[in-house]
Amino acid sequence: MNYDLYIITDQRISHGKSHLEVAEAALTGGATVIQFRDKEMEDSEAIEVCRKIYELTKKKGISFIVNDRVEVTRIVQADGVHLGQEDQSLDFARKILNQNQIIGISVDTAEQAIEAEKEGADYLGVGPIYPTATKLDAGRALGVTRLKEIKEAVSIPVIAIGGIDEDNLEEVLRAGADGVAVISAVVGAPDITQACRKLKNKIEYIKKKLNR
Ligand code: TZP
Ligand code: MG
Repeated sequence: MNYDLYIITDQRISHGKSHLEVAEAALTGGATVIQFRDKEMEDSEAIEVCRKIYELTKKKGISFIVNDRVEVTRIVQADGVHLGQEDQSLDFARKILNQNQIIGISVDTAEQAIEAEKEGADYLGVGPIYPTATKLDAGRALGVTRLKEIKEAVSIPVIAIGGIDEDNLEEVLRAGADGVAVISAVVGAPDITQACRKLKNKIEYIKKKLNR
């Protein structure tokens, strides 16, 4: 699984583009993971949208993750689900999903990270690393020192999120992030494909430089 550039769909900042259109543009730009994230949509509609995104990602051999919705993840047989600390538990998700489906967990401390790894999380999301306006209840920025601390505490992949753009990309990768999850810098850009491609090229360049 390649977590390099993990793009999260968001219809609120996409200048009228649908989740599917956002996903399509990001895939063309080289996203390595697509996550469907919508806090308002009814599950019935989310299932329809996720089925279409899933089909698209499979054509490209890219992973598709669903935010929050364990049941939707099961129904559309997405590659996995991403859960926050306040969402359904990892244990519950494991019971509902197949053994080969991925479960990602949001953590903001090394303690939570160790706990999630012990419970069988496949990867961790850590953030917000920088201030962000995209998630209003995201809490204070954690900074890259915390990211480094978490990375050193676990052996599963650690994905940085929150306020990440091409200017701070190198700092988060240097702190140990295995990949970056991005919303506004890509989804809010006038040209999603181009914004994505630019970030992707930069990630590959920095990783090569860091021998990773
Ligand atoms: N979780 C922590 S920060 C965040 C989420 C979903 C928002 C990330 O969006 P952006 O626009 O890349 O800061
Ligand atoms: Mg959540």
